[in-house]
Amino acid sequence: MAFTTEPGADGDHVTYCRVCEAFCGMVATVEDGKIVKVRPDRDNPHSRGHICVKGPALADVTYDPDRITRPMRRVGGPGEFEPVGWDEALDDIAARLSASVEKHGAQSFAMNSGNPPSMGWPSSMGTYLFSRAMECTKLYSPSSEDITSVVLATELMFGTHAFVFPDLVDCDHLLIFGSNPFVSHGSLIIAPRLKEDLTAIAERGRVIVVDPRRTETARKFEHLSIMPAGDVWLLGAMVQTLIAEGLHDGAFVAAHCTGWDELVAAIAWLTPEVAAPRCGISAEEIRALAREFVAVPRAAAMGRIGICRAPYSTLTNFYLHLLNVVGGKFHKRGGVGWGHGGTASDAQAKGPGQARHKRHSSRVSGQASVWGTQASLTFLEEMTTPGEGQIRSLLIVGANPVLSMPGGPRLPEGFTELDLIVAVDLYMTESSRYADYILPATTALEREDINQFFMNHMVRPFAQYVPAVVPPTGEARGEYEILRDLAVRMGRGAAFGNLTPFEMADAALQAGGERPDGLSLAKVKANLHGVMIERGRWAFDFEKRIGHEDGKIHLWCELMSGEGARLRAEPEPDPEALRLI
Ligand SMILES: Nc1nc2c(c(=O)[nH]1)N[C@H]1C(S)=C(S)[C@@H](COP(=O)(O)OP(=O)(O)OC[C@H]3O[C@@H](n4cnc5c(=O)[nH]c(N)nc54)[C@H](O)[C@@H]3O)O[C@H]1N2
Ligand SMILES: Nc1nc2c(c(=O)[nH]1)N[C@H]1C(S)=C(S)[C@@H](COP(=O)(O)OP(=O)(O)OC[C@H]3O[C@@H](n4cnc5c(=O)[nH]c(N)nc54)[C@H](O)[C@@H]3O)O[C@H]1N2
Ligand code: SF4
Ligand SMILES: [Mo]
Repeated sequence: MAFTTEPGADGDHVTYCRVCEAFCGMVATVEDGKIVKVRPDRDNPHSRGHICVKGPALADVTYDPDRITRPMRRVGGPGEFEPVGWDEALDDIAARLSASVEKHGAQSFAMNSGNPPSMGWPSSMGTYLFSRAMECTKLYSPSSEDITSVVLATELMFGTHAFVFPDLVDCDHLLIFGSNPFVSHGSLIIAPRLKEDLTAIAERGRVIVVDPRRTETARKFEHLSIMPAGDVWLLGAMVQTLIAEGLHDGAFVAAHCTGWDELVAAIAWLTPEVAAPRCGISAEEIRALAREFVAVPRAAAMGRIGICRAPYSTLTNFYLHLLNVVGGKFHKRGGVGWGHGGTASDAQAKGPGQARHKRHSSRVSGQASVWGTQASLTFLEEMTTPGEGQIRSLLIVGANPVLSMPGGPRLPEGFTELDLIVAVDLYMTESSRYADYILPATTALEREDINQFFMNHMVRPFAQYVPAVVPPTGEARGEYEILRDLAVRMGRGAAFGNLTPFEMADAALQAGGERPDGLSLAKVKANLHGVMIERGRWAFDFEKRIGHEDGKIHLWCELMSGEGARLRAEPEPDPEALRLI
């Protein structure tokens, strides 16, 4: 079948969905310059014809009459806008933002970026480079509702922010804590045909879903019902069992880890008998879960959102890592470890080490930032508490914090005090209606892209470049272009450098010593449906990925020690208490 790569040309265009991390391949049919149909791309070697209802809906969003397709300036109360030209809008924003930062300092400018732009390469680079141009340290994102506890636990144990995930291809025994991939299609693990992968694992062995709710995924496999927020107890007691019964991988621990003695001492109290009433799973069942996990050579434990929102979520994720590492499942076939994507040289995958989580604490409540982003709970206090560093100007890129953040409905109390709010969005939303300007972004189908950021947590690494299917609707522009032009107008364009995002992607694809199959943007472009990166999941030296200076995996640390002590002092739970999930 012939495909066209000319944006807007009539015919079939190869593209991929950018709504969730699965990045399913799609084919969009254009007639008279408009997308009339979107279907799965059966020639995409990664998703092999999988899509869900949200992929084709990107076309409906593109042509939604409610979409904002011209820059809008607020002329009255919230939600009262009128159209304005791009030059006039960008000039006025540049002047007002410069004046506000000049008067109140770099710390007075905040950014809030959301999920949709983070799924694209130029869109996420635009946000990142603009934050650098502004020397912005007040970055808000969905992280603190989503991945912060995973990031911090990974940083503390491995000294890196590169995520670890299970080897679904060869796993025979998978424990899933707090994720419902039959509906979500997975997160921090990319496998568009995750359902099939899980079904295959269950056929070879077992898939055990630990969830308070009998979810769509749990119904298909073995369901272990847990009390909400009980995971920290269950996982801790599983690790304790491994150690107490001598089931741990002593050779791996001796060769690659530090902190063993401290861990042994710190976790001895957390017996299955202590944990049972707090997680609703009997002591015998906890012991059996731990024993069965280590007994299967190719076993892995993974977790997601359901263990990231309860109290002790960092400790929970740390215990989850411990279960895999101490249980002898780390960087082993069928186990858990880092990915082997298209761009990860060892140096790139390395993190900055353990100190980072304290870098930018809220000046009001002292809450620490993780991975460079602030806790959402500090957003309002940073806007409304006077003093040096009070937020006075705000850029929102593809986020709707009034709906998505904890305490979101109160955020407008802060918004109305600011000098300037600019939103880059497709819509006037509960949040962008408070902006002084709404700048219209392109939809995914209106921009070229490459799945650069995400190759590292793909179960089967895959690279794809796609041109835009159609040119932007109305006057919409890409986030990268909007933010670069704004930075240039403010005399801060240098941060964007001389390379386009795609030249940067090319350099990253070509760099790195561990790549016998030699990738480049040209090679990726030559494969319209994308290219599998055939390299073998474990074909690299994992020790080089560890970010701690001593090159070791840290099994225990001061921060977790404090959390462990706090957990130990928790009062007996009230069996009558209502708990939310
Ligand atoms: N359709 C759809 N898909 C999406 C999204 C969407 O909005 N809609 N959003 C995407 C995004 S941004 C993300 S981050 C991912 C999230 O993807 P997942 O992490 O798979 O999230 P959920 O599907 O919410 O599943 C979380 C599960 O945790 C369970 N749970 C709640 N509390 C606890 C607890 O204390 N312990 C345990 N063990 N389980 C608990 C819930 O019952 C739920 O089944 O989904 C992505 N996919
Ligand atoms: N109650 C509750 N709150 C939650 C969660 C939950 O399960 N329950 N989940 C949390 C999680 S995991 C996450 S990731 C966050 C997500 O939180 P957000 O990222 O804030 O929310 P989204 O709805 O994904 O998208 C935000 C905005 O992006 C706009 N948009 C869509 N496409 C584009 C685009 O291509 N470009 C631009 N510039 N804008 C676009 C939409 O109009 C929308 O207003 O929510 C978190 N909050
Ligand atoms: S599973 Fe995710 S990437 Fe695939 S079509 Fe649905 S929303 Fe898009
Ligand atoms: Mo998320």
